[in-house]
Amino acid sequence: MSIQLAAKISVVVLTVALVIGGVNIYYTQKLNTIQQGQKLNQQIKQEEDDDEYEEYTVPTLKETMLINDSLFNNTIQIIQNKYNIQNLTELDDLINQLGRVFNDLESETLSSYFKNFVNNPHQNKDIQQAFYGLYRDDFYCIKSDLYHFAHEEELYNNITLFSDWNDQYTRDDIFANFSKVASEMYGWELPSDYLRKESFAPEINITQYYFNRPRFMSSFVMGKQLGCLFQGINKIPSSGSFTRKEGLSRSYRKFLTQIDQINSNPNITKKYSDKCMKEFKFLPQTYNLNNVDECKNFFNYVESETYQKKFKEEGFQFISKLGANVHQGKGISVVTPAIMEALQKKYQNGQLCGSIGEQNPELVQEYINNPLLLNGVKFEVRMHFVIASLNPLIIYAQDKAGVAFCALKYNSHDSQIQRHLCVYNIARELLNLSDEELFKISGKTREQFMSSFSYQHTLESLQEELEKEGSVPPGWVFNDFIPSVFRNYINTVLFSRQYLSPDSRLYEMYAPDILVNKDNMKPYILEYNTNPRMVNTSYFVHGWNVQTIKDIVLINMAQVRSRHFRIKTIIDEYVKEFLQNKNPNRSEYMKRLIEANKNKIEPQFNVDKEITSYVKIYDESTEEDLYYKGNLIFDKECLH
Ligand SMILES: *[C@@H]1O[C@H](CO)[C@@H](O)[C@H](O)[C@H]1NC(C)=O
Ligand SMILES: *[C@@H]1O[C@H](CO)[C@@H](O)[C@H](O)[C@H]1NC(C)=O
Ligand SMILES: *[C@@H]1O[C@H](CO)[C@@H](O)[C@H](O)[C@H]1NC(C)=O
Ligand SMILES: *[C@@H]1O[C@H](CO)[C@@H](O)[C@H](O)[C@H]1NC(C)=O
Ligand SMILES: *[C@@H]1O[C@H](CO)[C@@H](O)[C@H](O)[C@H]1NC(C)=O
Ligand SMILES: *[C@@H]1O[C@H](CO)[C@@H](O)[C@H](O)[C@H]1NC(C)=O
Ligand SMILES: *[C@@H]1O[C@H](CO)[C@@H](O)[C@H](O)[C@H]1NC(C)=O
Ligand SMILES: *[C@@H]1O[C@H](CO)[C@@H](O)[C@H](O)[C@H]1NC(C)=O
Ligand SMILES: *[C@@H]1O[C@H](CO)[C@@H](O)[C@H](O)[C@H]1NC(C)=O
Ligand SMILES: CC(=O)N[C@H]1CO[C@H](CO)[C@@H](O)[C@@H]1O
Repeated sequence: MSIQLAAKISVVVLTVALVIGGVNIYYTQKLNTIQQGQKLNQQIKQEEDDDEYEEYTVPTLKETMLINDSLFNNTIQIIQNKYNIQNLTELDDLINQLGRVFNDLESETLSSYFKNFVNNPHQNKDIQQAFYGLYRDDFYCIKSDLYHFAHEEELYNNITLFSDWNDQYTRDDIFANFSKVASEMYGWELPSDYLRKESFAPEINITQYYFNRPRFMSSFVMGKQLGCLFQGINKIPSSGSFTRKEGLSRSYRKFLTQIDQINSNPNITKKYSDKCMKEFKFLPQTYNLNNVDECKNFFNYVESETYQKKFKEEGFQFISKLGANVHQGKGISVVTPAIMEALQKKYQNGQLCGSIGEQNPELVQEYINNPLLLNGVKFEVRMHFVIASLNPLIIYAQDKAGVAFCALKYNSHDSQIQRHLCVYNIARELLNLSDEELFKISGKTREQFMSSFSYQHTLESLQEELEKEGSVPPGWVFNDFIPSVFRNYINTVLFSRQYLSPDSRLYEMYAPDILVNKDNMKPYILEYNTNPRMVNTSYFVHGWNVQTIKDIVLINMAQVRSRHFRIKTIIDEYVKEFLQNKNPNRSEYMKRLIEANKNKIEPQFNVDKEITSYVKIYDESTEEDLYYKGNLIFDKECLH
């Protein structure tokens, strides 16, 4: 494993030596500070603005080369050799042309989410701050694109990954394990102080960003300073529409309204069946107490007799969650009479709905109080899924999973949180007990206890044990549970899709928490976690974590390579026409390039056989049957 510290450049001295056809051409410009560099960029931007669109508005070769980038150095020569160009003026023209084509393609293919920042970077305050000492180079993407255009073998054979991963063990293992499938792989370590001022340039040969911190995407102008055509990014900036609790609650509510409208509209003939209508209810009802209507509905309901009766008979009816930053069980509790009383007091039984403005919305969620149990213990299943592409939509999901058990036996009338939440952090609190005390309260030895909450159980063993208890029929997990979970994932992405940036570069992994509602034996999704913790709780879990990350990077890399292959082929044609003085029709080419940038894995880059932890469950890039696969045939009927 080779972690490389990227070069630190505190004073940027810009002297670029280009060796073209044996003649040295020096472009020398001394800039003492980043500010001067920015001033220069500003100047170029000004020139761009003065030009009309049709008059290519991108930087000249000279400007492109402003940053002394030793990686870029032989790129020009490779292009020169590839097209056997003797005349240096001609070479200079060609490089300018190419730079312009790539620059246009970058901006044409950037999703509107990122485009906002290109046009007005200062809209985003993060962009003005230092971030991990990385230099903001407006020509980064042009250089990176040209570099990858020239170094295709490198792109097809290597993975160059840039990561801010700070969990060193997991990171090192993930990186180390790449080398088995890719010939080389590099990681960079970032300084821990993200506000540091010294700047170093992100390498232009990067093909994968694996970010922990989504702020990378708001601290740089994507498609220009970072995140280029031939680079994959593991974060979808607008996925809060379903990963944030209040976002999910809002878009899910809309979805339910929509399907009701469809079924009640006499003009629409295709209806959802009762079976589907039932399946669509896979998220517990959530009330956002910041929203006047939802807040009122909630307090009206809890005053009703129905609520009182149900509470007495069934136990807890709600679970409360405080805001966006509730993770790993923090801030979550079942709503006990005391908590309910406090809420009623705070909101004066709903009279204050709308006037209590919380920074972090207070959410109250229907509590699935009759979960399917094993051995009297509640469990949650975690099967990651990946939006592998948004342009077009491609989704993968794990068909194997980890199962986590709650630390203590379930009791719907006892508020002790370890009976209700099967989360590592919450269970862990009990580890401070002595062996005897632990056994007394959980009925487990320390070892059994450790393995119960850390997702070490497989779905196979879950099926076997549930079947032994007589809770499920043979094959239930694989024939009913998993297909239903997959449809829930797909529907979630479909109803959130309008908010997601359709950008070919982006993908993201999500870790939903799933449980089974014994009332109808359907899976319910409690939430979609982003940045799931990859805690090394055991050898098994560790290997699993490593594999899941490795696999998604491989999937994305196959997409990057496929895009490169299609784009390169078209640009090759362009260059040949250009060199024959045929004046290629740029808008014609641009149309084809934009099409080529859409994700679809070319057969020569297919990795389905190397991927062991995911199956593809939805793919709009093929003409074939969209709804897929693995060993599963699943019902297409209940997709939104
Ligand atoms: C340009 O980069 C090369 C390689 O990193 C370095 O040796 C050289 O000194 C740099 N030139 C200037 C003027 O900074
Ligand atoms: C670029 O490469 C040439 C030889 O290929 C070398 O002479 C020159 O110093 C390099 N320039 C930089 C900036 O690395
Ligand atoms: C090189 O190409 C330019 C423009 O394409 C042309 O004007 C010039 O005469 C050529 N030079 C030589 C030496 O052929
Ligand atoms: C990358 O791929 C090239 C071409 O296959 C190979 O020769 C090289 O060893 C690989 N590694 C690096 C670091 O370039
Ligand atoms: C990317 O560049 C670094 C030098 O900055 C180099 O060490 C690494 O081998 C390159 N990666 C590939 C795949 O060539
Ligand atoms: C159904 O179509 C009729 C005629 O186009 C229209 O008047 C009516 O508003 C439609 N109903 C609904 C619920 O959209
Ligand atoms: C466990 O005990 C340690 C040391 O006694 C303490 O620092 C820690 O906060 C305890 N953890 C919990 C979850 O109670
Ligand atoms: C992960 O945990 C397992 C077992 O607990 C241990 O054997 C292994 O060394 C750990 N790996 C790392 C990288 O910490
Ligand atoms: C270039 O192609 C477009 C169609 O994409 C066409 O409308 C236009 O006339 C063409 N331009 C030239 C100069 O042929
Ligand atoms: C999870 C995983 O695949 N771990 C492997 C990483 O690579 C080392 C060295 O090849 C193996 O020993 C691990 O099993």
